[in-house]
Amino acid sequence: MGITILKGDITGQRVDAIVNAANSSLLGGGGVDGAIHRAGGPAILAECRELRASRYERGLPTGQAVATTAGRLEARWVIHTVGPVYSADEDRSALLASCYRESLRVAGELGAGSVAFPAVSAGVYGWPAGSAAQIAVDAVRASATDVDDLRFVLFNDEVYAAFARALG
Ligand code: AR6
Repeated sequence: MGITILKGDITGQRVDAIVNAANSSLLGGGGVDGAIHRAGGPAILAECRELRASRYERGLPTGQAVATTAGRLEARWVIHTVGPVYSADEDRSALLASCYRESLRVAGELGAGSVAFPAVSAGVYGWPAGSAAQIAVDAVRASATDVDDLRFVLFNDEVYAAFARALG
């Protein structure tokens, strides 16, 4: 598996699957979630609503992942995952690692060969960039996956630099 880091907007990536840093409601929000729904159009939200009604009446649990159409995006699928809110008192890193592992598991089920990840939890959910990057890199390296093109698409300099350090 090749791991690359890029700076920019994940919604423009030409990959099989784009991962969304969603929330449990699956009904949209700000940050990368808002950007993906805006760029992909209403088909994504429509499928999220169906998932809420069928499989996730109480919301998608933190650390899990589920796929929908990517609507008008170049990608074929959006894989929605719910990162943990950062806590200084409680170690939630296993849940953050689970987001990456579960997203790659779903990508494998779909047969996706290329996947783009944002820095899950590193925005609104408050995770410090250095720690978020290390957990992300360790988790994908530890995953048994058939994905051969894995990209981290980072939106700002600080997070990009943190991923560059974590990759070594
Ligand atoms: N492309 C790539 N990365 C982006 C983009 C983009 N277009 N936009 C923002 N980022 P966040 P979270 C970066 O807040 O912390 C939402 O409201 C951003 O700079 O999007 O997991 C959801 O609905 C940061 O580095 O996700 C949830 O309620 C990273 O993406 C909540 O925020 C993640 O920031 C999830 O919070």
